[in-house]
Amino acid sequence: MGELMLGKRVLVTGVRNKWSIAWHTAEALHREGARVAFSVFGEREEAGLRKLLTDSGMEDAPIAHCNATDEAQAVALMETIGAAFDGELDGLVHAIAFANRDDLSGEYVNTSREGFSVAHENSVYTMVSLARAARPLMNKAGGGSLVTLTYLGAERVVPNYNVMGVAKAALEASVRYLATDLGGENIRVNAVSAGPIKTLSASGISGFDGMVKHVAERSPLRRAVTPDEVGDAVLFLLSNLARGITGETLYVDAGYHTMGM
Ligand code: NAD
Ligand code: IMJ
Repeated sequence: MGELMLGKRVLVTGVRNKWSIAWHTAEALHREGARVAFSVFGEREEAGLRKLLTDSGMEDAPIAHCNATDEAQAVALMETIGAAFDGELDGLVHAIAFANRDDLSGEYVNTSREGFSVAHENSVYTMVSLARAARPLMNKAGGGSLVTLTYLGAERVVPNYNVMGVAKAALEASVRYLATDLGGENIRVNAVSAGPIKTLSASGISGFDGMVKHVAERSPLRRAVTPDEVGDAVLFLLSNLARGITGETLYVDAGYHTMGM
């Protein structure tokens, strides 16, 4: 157990199961002494999370429900979190993405107007809305740190990533604009760009295993990245060690993005 996050209160969104990047982040935060609260999408996630928490010594952690595309739910979430944390919040992890499955195969040119909107509502605007709702709590805490998760498909064409790539590009740009808006209040906003990891959000994606193998073979570290390595990088950005960093995208991908071929 470390002390990097001692006294810090952090809200973690996006835990679905033990493979979730958000779960590995929460474990890292707990290890470093943070008080962690959770926001999950629905009942199904809550039951699973309760069990994970019990097995990891975090049984007292508050769990709230929030479909983050609903503005009222995002605002209500921060009221619940404020009540749990004396009206203050030091960190927020945004680990939320969703596109219609139909839009994650075939040609991007065929993305429907509706599918484009679903991907952006869930994967981009949720970050904007949660940042706005968290702002007063972070302000009261004297500052804060928001971290979201992104992927290389924002900048390069990755087969089948399609509309999610376009949404992640908007998410990365949002990080820079949010960082500028909130920087005067000592609130930092950053993204971690993770290499491919086998989570539920990666299951059923055609050719995914082949992609992980391809990346592992070509990365400078010659292996895939693990979810606990991503969690540790998110922890770093949430911690005081990263106090001079904002508006940044930090790659945690075994170095894959640096390669020319
Ligand atoms: P995951 O399926 O475990 O997590 C995705 C989460 O998003 C789920 O908990 C789901 O409930 C939540 N979610 C979706 N829509 C929501 C909404 N409207 N309101 C609230 N919650 C909602 O998968 P993961 O891989 O851990 O994904 C977490 C983040 O990491 C995502 O942003 C994803 O794009 C990103 N990422 C994943 C990889 C990878 O290879 N797995 C790589 C880079 C980035
Ligand atoms: C997802 C689709 C296609 C290629 C992909 C991915 N690659 C990677 C992912 C190469 C690494 C995982 N990723 C980075 C994501 O952001 C996934 C987002 C996602 C996944 C699903 C699957 C189930 C569903 N909707 C989804 N929406 C977003 O119905």
